[in-house]
Amino acid sequence: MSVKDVPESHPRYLSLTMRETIVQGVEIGITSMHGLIAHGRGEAFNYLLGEKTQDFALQALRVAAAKLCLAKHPLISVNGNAAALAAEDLIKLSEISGAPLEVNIFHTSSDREKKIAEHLLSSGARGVLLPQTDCILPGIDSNRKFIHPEGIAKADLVFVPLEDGDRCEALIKSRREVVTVDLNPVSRTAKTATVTIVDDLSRTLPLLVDLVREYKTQDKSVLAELIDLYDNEQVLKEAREYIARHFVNG
Ligand code: PTJ
Repeated sequence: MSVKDVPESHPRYLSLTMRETIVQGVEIGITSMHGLIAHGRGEAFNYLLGEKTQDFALQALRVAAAKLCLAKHPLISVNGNAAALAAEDLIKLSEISGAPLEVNIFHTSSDREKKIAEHLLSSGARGVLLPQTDCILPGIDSNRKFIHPEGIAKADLVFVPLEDGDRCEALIKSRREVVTVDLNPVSRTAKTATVTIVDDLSRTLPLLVDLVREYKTQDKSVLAELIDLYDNEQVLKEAREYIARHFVNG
């Protein structure tokens, strides 16, 4: 079965298409096998979120866009799942925000890092940074410690969807801000990040691109005010409450 074999009339068409896309990611060598498990976990939360962008995600999206516009050195970190699900939208976000794309993966494989970079380039990216073994993010032991001197090393804000908790903590400890997209509002990343968009990555990215486009011409003081009013803990609470209600009421 491939993406084009999923019948459009199927009630779970979008979900099945995404499954096929992530399986294809494994087949072409950009997504790890573990990525399938992570995707399954995401699917369960997506289901409980009504498979829609909810208000708490929109609140976080607006602040994420404002932060991307105000950051001096924003950076987009790409792993194997993000590359498979959303390469074109990540490239659009990079172009509109001026944030470089940097490959950074948890499950060590220099072959996969190169393939992710090639996939982004063949999808239209003008450049992609790869991790360098002589440039290290302190406070982290996994492969994710290797970063690029002109990318994460220089960044004041890192957009990193489907993150693992360790690196999110290390980025925050290094005084960088983190914007994440995570369907699980109780994950360590969701709780540690500066801004957590509790939504599906492929659903949320087009909205983020549009918001960045709109905010680019917005007065900086208006964006700063939007950021000041934001409370990530409150947003996570609203997401948890939504999931609990949906679970209890069906
Ligand atoms: O390519 P690599 O080696 O960097 O590996 C990438 C994965 C995602 C496998 C790796 O980072 C990992 O193991 O992540 P975790 O710790 O399983 O966390 C993934 C989080 O993303 C979980 O909380 C999932 O609920 C969430 N998630 C999964 N799919 C999506 C998602 N969030 C948003 N959109 C999705 N499509």
